[in-house]
Amino acid sequence: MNTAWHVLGAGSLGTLWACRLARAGQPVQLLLRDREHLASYRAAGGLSLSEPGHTQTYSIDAQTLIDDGPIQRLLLACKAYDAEAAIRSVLPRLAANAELVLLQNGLGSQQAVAALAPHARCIFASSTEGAFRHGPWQATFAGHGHTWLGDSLDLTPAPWLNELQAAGISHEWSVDILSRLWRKLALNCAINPLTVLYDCRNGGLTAHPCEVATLCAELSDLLHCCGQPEAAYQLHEDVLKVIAATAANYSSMHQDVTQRRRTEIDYLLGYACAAATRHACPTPHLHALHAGLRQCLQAHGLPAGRV
Ligand code: NAD
Ligand code: KPL
Repeated sequence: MNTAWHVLGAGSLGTLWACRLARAGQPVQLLLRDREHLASYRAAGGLSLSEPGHTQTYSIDAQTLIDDGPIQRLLLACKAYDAEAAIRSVLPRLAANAELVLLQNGLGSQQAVAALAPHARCIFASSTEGAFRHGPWQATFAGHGHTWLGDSLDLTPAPWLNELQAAGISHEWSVDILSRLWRKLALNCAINPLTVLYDCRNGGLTAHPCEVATLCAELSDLLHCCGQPEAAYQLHEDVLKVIAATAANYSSMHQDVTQRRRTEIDYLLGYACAAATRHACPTPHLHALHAGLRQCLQAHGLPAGRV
């Protein structure tokens, strides 16, 4: 019997991963917050995944966070701001050589989790797949993409990548996962906050070329200061390409604000500004953008994140 995939966070990405692993015959165990969530999940009969042309419910095993039993492999699929608390709640269950796969966007939460679980192998992931929840225990696979996985402390590929292959999860082992995460963070910082402040789709940023260019220049300097020159390579060109390719879409941060959901600001722009301060890297426009975004979130009654 293969090692079970414990999945903490039965939201959009957690459902997408859990359902694909389960239908490929991998043992999957959902970790739910408490008995009420467990009862609600059991009443629903499982997790439903909608894909183009069909919806299927998978009756995946579930238990609460504080149930018994060691956890050898954990897929952490919550938001970045929930990651630390989530790991704390399962710490006593983590096996001595546990592996944690961290699906969080941005940076900062992965390092916090690694510090809490120093004996575990932490594998960071960066994903371009898209999924959203359309009801309790229901998710829609909205956009095919790719997931890069890597461990900056141990470059040996994880031994279970064949299980992802069998489950149809498009992936690749990355020997420089931090560079990938920084690059994605920079793209998100150049696009997402401006879409919130101008209340526009990604394509609306073509009306603000100078702001986008200035932010890309500062982000590029910051990446060099942080020892990530590869993540800075042709950043501005890439940002313009992403804006053009996703012109009709609302950014994930814009969607969060519209739907009155907390954003991951602290792990994107907040992380970038804190890194700039730490490295004494001058980034006045990034800081002004951060201040403007915080103000805007406050005006929407949403958590504005750390200063
Ligand atoms: P989500 O909000 O849909 O799901 C998170 C789930 O975690 C929720 O069901 C929440 O209740 C659960 N959770 C939080 N704390 C918990 C705890 N202590 N115990 C049990 N459950 C807990 O989030 P998502 O969209 O799946 O995003 C997860 C991460 O993946 C984010 O960092 C996001 O930026 C990143 N990401 C998402 C997508 C996407 O398309 N959804 C794409 C790429 C990256
Ligand atoms: O990842 C994105 C998001 O909306 O979060 C893109 C489309 C790249 C915009 O930054």
